[in-house]
Formats: sequence, structure tokens, C-alpha cells
Amino acid sequence: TDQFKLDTKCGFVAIVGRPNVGKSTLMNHLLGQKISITSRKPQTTRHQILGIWTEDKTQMVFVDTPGMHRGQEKAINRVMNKAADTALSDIDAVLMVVDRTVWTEEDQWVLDKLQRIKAPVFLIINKVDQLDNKQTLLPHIEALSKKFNFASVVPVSALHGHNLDSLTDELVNTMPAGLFHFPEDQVTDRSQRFMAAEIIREKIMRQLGEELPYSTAVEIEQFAFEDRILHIHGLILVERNGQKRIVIGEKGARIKKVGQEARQDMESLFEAKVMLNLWVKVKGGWADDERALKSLGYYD
Ligand code: GDP
Ligand code: K
Ligand code: MG
Repeated sequence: TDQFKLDTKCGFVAIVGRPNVGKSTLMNHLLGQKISITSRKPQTTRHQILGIWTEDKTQMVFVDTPGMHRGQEKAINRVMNKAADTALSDIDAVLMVVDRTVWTEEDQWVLDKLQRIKAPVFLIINKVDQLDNKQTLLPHIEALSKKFNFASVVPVSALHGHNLDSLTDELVNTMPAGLFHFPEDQVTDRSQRFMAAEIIREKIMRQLGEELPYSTAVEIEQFAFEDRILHIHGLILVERNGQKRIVIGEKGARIKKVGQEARQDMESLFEAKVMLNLWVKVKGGWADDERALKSLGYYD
């Protein structure tokens, strides 16, 4: 009866797409806060991460996923595919992100995976700020609409925040009635420790993306307040000695820059003064070893 009708709405929104189309950038800008790390390097995102948006009577829980891709050779790739798949099992809307009017085999592969999803799928045509010829957009949208019954096709620029308000409005309308899953002021499901590791990994990816393999990992060995200062010790794990030299750089210049940029982001995210120490250590061949991945937390 009327008396039990909920006046709040809450739902999960999965963000999917091939690597590098701008999924994490989109989530951060929808939230108005940097939760998920981004870089030009494909597969920067390795973990499924929740970004929680709450306004008035609606809560939307965005699920940023590692890019869906077919490469299965290494254990780390299997883990990433699994994380991307589980994101689709219990959700209320899907944002499939593509890069302008480019349509690759991988995009098609992602779309094929969405055929079994019951939730509405929104096609997000991202990076329109970089579209050379705007005339190509409409015919492209028409062709894609024949491939799939999208709830809506929304051209946006995640990076510049163009058209995100109307996307947010459409999503709010789609959310089912329900109680909030998280407290109103919570922005992610991840711990501060995890966020610290991700910030360090982002700086490494951005500065050394081309020179390092995906197997570079970061562990936080210390995360503690002392005299109102947050003391963080981060351990950067690489596969080979040569990579260790690259991360450290000439006279330690690179690791210093990574540390400076990471510290700045940490201070604004944690709203505290941060003392950051970084080390680099060689850990042989763990990208191929699922047990080692497990101990580093790459499984949920
Ligand atoms: P993901 O792998 O799908 O999560 O992609 P990211 O969010 O990491 O973005 C990949 C790259 O595309 C980064 O260098 C972003 O800055 C860039 N990018 C994302 N969205 C836009 C956009 O709307 N316009 C432009 N010009 N670049 C974008
Ligand atoms: K990326
Ligand atoms: Mg990402």
C-alpha cells in the first residue's frame, strides 16, 4: 500500500567499452571527482571500482570496469576480463562508451556481449571534441542504431564535461525505486590505502606508460597519521632490473617526479598533509602467476 512506497531511487550503472575510449574519465566527470585513474595507456584501469553519485533522492552507483578485450594469454588479462564480465550481471543501466565515429572489431565484440543484458544500454559517443568532421556523426549514429536497440545515443566529451548533464538526467530517470546502498557522503567503495596505490600507479603510467609492462604494481606498506601528517610508504613492483632503473630514472629524477605528483593528488583527495616515500623492487614474472596476483589483490 501507499504507506510503504519508497521515495528514493538507487541503481547500478556499468561503464563498459574497449580500452582507452574514456570510461574512467567519464566516470570521474559524472561524479565531479577523481576516483578512477586515467591515462593514454590502454588498460590503465585494472580493478573494478565503484563511483557513488548521490543527489536529492537518487543514488547512482557507477561501476568502472577494466576495458573489455579478448587477449587471454596472461593471467592478468583473464582477471581483467572476469572483472569486466561480473560488472554486467546485476545492473540497472549500461553505458557503452566508444571513441568518436570509430567502430572496431573490439567494439563489435563488446556489443555482442551486451546482447544478453536486460538493462537499458546507452551508447556514449565520447571525445566529440576531437571529431574532425561533425557531419559524420549523424549517419554513424543511424548505422549503430540499426545494430542494437539502444535506450539512447549520447554524444559527449567526458574530458571537457560536454553534454554530461543531460546524460545524468536521463540516467536518473532510468533508476528504479530503492533504498540507498551507500551513505550519502560516500564517493567510492575503495579504501584510502587502495586510492593511494592507484594514484601512484597513475603517475607511473602517465610518465612511463610506453616503457613499462602492465605488470607494474604498487603496494602500500604504511598508511598512518602521525602529528596530523599522513605518512605513506609505497612499494613499486616491477618485473626486471632494467625496469627498476627506468622507474628510478637518472639520479632518481623520475621517481621523484612520480612522488611529487602523487603527493599533490593525495593531499587533495585525503585533505591532509602527506609525507610520501617510494621504493622500487623487482618481483620476477608474477604477471603469469595467478597466486601472486591474488596476494596483491587483483581478485575481488
Ligand atoms: P579508459 O581506458 O576507457 O578508462 O580511458 P581513460 O579514461 O583512461 O582515457 C583514455 C585517454 O583518453 C586519456 O588520455 C583521456 O584523457 C582521454 N580522453 C577521455 N575522454 C576524452 C574526451 O572526451 N576528449 C578527449 N580529447 N580525450 C579524452
Ligand atoms: K586508459
Ligand atoms: Mg579506465
